[in-house]
Amino acid sequence: MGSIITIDPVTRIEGHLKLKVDLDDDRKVKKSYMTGNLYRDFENILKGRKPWDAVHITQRICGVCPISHAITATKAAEQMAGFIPDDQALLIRAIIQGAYFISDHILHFYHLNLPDYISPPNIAPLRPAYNRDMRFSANQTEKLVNNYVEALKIRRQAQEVVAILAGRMPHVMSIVPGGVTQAPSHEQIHAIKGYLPVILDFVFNKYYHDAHLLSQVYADYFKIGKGNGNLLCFSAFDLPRGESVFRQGLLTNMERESLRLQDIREFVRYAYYSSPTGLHPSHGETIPAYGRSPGYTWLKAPRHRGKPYETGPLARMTVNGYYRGGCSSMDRVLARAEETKLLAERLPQWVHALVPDVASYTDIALPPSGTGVGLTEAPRGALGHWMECSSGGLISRYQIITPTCWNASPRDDKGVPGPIEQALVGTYVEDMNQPIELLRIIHSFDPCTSCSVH
Ligand code: NFE
Repeated sequence: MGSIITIDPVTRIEGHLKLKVDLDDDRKVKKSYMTGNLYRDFENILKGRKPWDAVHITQRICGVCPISHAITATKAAEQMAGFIPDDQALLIRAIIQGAYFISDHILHFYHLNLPDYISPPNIAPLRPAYNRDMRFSANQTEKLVNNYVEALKIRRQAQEVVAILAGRMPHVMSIVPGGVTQAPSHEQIHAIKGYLPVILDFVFNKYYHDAHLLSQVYADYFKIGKGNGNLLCFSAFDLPRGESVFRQGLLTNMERESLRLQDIREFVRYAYYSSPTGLHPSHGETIPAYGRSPGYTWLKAPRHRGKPYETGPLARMTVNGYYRGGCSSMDRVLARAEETKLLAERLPQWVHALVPDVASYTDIALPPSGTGVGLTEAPRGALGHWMECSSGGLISRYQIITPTCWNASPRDDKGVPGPIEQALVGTYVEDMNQPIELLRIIHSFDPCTSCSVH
């Protein structure tokens, strides 16, 4: 007789997520089901609004990755207008995005993921917690906990860099269709340069080191939570002269294939929607139908040419040749740390290239009707906004596919599970009351259910 484990809620993520797994007699996961709870309705809220509003409304999908939604909504409007931002605007956006990626990856490693591996001090919110399979020595644990606390300060400093250029953080103001409304002064650039050494020092000498230490002490996790090698990346960190840090690309079973946006579809057989299934996001519909059988989640199931794809730091670092490891829980942790280091190395160059007191905003007019697609990479992976406007330039359709929608998607219409569901299958659970292995796998993807149920 097999048994069932339910974790509800899965904590140390953003949003409301439930996991249910069926185990076989050997306590290995046979089947898994990820449920995103709590519907939001953002795609319908946007109808009848102006594209400029989408930049601010979609940021409210999430307090963790609002900048990604601001950039993506902005790019959708700019594509509709046929507008290309100037070099200064691209640099400012790259600095905002870079500082926020660094802040977000530090958040994930220290505050969301690391407590799966250390026995923390007996204080809230670190306790109560699972306490099995904790392998670090007392000395190592003390250092990691100290870095956990320091990481809170470093995150704030990275977010202050964002706020200098973006007006505030979270839910930024300066990224808009037409460029960036901030013309950074000498004093502001000087202030950013003052923050960078402290942030970079922490990334290079603490976060990077701690992630590698984790990967040595828990090296068996290179074999646990394995993905199937389907990796998806959109382009991100657009820079002057058509350069970008990440190029769009796709690997299927670790083999390079062409990524064709027109081959993306969203399936809803196993989601709580009564809208037609298998639609391209440019024709997508969102009609909520809570409890509709056989649905079990508010996430739709996006697929490329009918297949599920993992997205996130591991995907974009691998697709772009910056990471040459495998595809497992620990590879996700390491690729995220490698990416943070890569961005920390580039950030000062972008700051150095800023021209003080130069504005980078153009007042652009949008056509009364048309379509636009905005794509970028959020910290958790490929993010796309598909916008359609009609009747006086108001939004008539808006469809969003977030990274976690790819990763935590349910079964598609053919019954093929999503990437996290697949990564959990085959995992041996040592202790039914503390299924820490399952949590570590889920956390390696850094899911955000707020984004994915939108
Ligand atoms: Ni709410 Fe988000 C990121 C986006 S995740 S955190 O990164 O887009 O699906």
